[in-house]
Amino acid sequence: MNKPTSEPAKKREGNIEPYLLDSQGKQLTTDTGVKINDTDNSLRAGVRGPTLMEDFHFREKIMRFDHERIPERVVHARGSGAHGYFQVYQPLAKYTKAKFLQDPNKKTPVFVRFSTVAGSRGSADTVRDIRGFATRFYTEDGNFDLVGNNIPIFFIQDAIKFPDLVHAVKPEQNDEVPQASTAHDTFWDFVVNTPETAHTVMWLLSDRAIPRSFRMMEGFGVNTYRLVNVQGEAFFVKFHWRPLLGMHSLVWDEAQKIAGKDPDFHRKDLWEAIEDGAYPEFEFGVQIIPECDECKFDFDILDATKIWPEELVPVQLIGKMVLNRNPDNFFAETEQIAFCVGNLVPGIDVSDDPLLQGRLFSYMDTQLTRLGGPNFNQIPINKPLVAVVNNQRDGFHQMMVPQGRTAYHPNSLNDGYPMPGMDKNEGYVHYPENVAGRKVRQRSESFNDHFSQATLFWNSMSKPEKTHIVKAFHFEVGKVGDVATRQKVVDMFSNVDQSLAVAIAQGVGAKAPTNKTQTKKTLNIQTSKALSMANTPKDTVKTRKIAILAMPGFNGKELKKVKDALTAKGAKTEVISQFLSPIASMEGEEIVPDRNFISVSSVLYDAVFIPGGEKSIDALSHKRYVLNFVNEAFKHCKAIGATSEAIALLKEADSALQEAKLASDNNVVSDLGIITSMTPSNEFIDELVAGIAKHRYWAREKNDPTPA
Ligand code: HDE
Repeated sequence: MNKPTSEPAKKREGNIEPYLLDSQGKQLTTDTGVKINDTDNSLRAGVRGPTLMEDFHFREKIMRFDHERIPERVVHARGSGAHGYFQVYQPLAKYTKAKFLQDPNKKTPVFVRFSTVAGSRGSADTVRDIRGFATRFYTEDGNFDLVGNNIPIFFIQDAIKFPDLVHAVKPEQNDEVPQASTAHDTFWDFVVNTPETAHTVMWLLSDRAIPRSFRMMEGFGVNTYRLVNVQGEAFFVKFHWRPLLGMHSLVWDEAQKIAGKDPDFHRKDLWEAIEDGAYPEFEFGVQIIPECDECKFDFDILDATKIWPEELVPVQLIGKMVLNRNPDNFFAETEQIAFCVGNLVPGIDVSDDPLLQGRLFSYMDTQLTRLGGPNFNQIPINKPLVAVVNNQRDGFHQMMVPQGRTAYHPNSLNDGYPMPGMDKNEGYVHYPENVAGRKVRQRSESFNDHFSQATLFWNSMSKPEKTHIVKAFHFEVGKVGDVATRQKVVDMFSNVDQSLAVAIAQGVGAKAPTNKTQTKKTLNIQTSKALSMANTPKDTVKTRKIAILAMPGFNGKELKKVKDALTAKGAKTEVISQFLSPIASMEGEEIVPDRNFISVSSVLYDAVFIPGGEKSIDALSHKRYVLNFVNEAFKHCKAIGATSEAIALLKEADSALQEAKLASDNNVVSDLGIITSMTPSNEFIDELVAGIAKHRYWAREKNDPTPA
């Protein structure tokens, strides 16, 4: 087929050689390499006559078009990917023999695919949902796939319930509504009939489910795995990813608006950051429990609806991943990557977690349909870096051309090759776990506690986070038509917290809890700091997007000073004006605005700065859409900076905004995230930068509770 002819494939880190279509080629050809002179007119019998069957170019072109789509993923259909590399900080030989976890100088290539779960491939990025965080490590031992999420637990304990969960969460089967949303009857009907969902539902309704960016969310392997060292000792392990930019969320009202204004918000954010060289970075962490401590905890470590609280099992940060290259082609790479939970390398093994056990079957099975047969690992993005040598043959889309006569083992005709390795430490050896027991369809009693960790999560939330969870319940359950289901939600969540249940009841027209709450375990800890996003680092404005509002006559010195200072700190600024035509400053210098108001919206930015300039401010304050822009930024709790005449514009805005104290002289006033001064002094800039880094001013919600 179309091997590159004019230029060799670009050399890539880690030797992943994409199968490049010859984009440098000058003349069109068919798929069989026949040169084409006309691709705009089909072959006809006479200029006004019928098209002829013999037009092989026409038939091939249309045939290829007809078959461009492949089935989207049944879950996690909407996703975005990136290439990068992983490096371990210190050899991890104590716990594992996995080679990519030994040498700090070695860069292991990775491909990450972030995704939502429920929506179709064309759905919006910012819906309330769990995010997928799937990482493939192309290691010297073969491919290792860590197919995780941004929430550390899951709705159900046994994989056999996955089809039920997904049928309940997906659009309802009669009318295919709603798209990419859990806010409907069947999801909540499933929840109230499945108490083990309680803990994950609490996370789903928290701010974790509306991340600001893929680059600002944690990742988790969720299931319990094993690490195995050279001596054959095993350790239970949970995997974590920590974003270096900290964890940050959107506001629900904002998330919904972005879904309309820019459905590709997260996809573009990831792409642009990488193009700008602001590479997303995540530290890799492990929580380790030695085999001998398996039953030491007040939860079952094989139960995927439970976290291992960090106070009990600390996270050790063992390495870092950097995402530094965008895919060349969305379909070839991001769509065709076939993650399989069973892609393991020596030194990493599975546990008996019943969710993980089921996943080991599902992923490979699903690829057969999605990618049209058993040869999906021959697709470039799925190929390991190391040689593939075996007797597997044929099937749809075989890309290899096997040589010789033998395709069986044992053989003598090919001197016995390929044959299993002699060194047992080289190949994959399954951990020889002791297994004994009766065949039963039964859940272990140790999986029975569904509420105590949900309560731990609730108790660990900051006040604003609790308010957001209650509002999320009001939104989600408010959209449930069946009144009995709404009542059951209230009753179920009274097992998590009585005050939470009362608050839900009030919002959804249900009675205060009518059931007797179940007895819960008393946990060793009452709160866990790691669960609250309020405790995430808030010390950088790197990659934050700042809107600068200006019209002709703006104060050029103020704009330049603030813009340069923000850019120097790694933030991204965009000047927004009425039109894209050049605008002159009051000093007479022209700049070209980056955006016009009509094509953007305040929800697409992290903060706003308005420089002074009498004419500019006069024009801005007479435009409703400008005031709207500022009011929305205020309502969504974002930092707003204004200098000189621009302070007056803030007074024109929403009454809630006017509650903030504003500067009237050269002193800098910073109140509720509104930073003002008559001049853009260094002190003003420092306050503005610190204000943006804080991400959101939840205290403002007291004045103007953000509607859902
Ligand atoms: Fe998945 N999941 N899942 N899942 N999952 C799929 O595989 C499945 C679960 C996750 O970017 C499917 O290629 C079962 C937990 C991610 O390509 C499918 C169960 C976690 C992705 C499948 C689970 C995940 C998938 C659909 C047992 C977090 C996207 C398409 C209850 C640890 C990967 C595909 C990508 C995709 C099955 C539960 C994460 C059908 C049976 C828990 C990130 O095989």
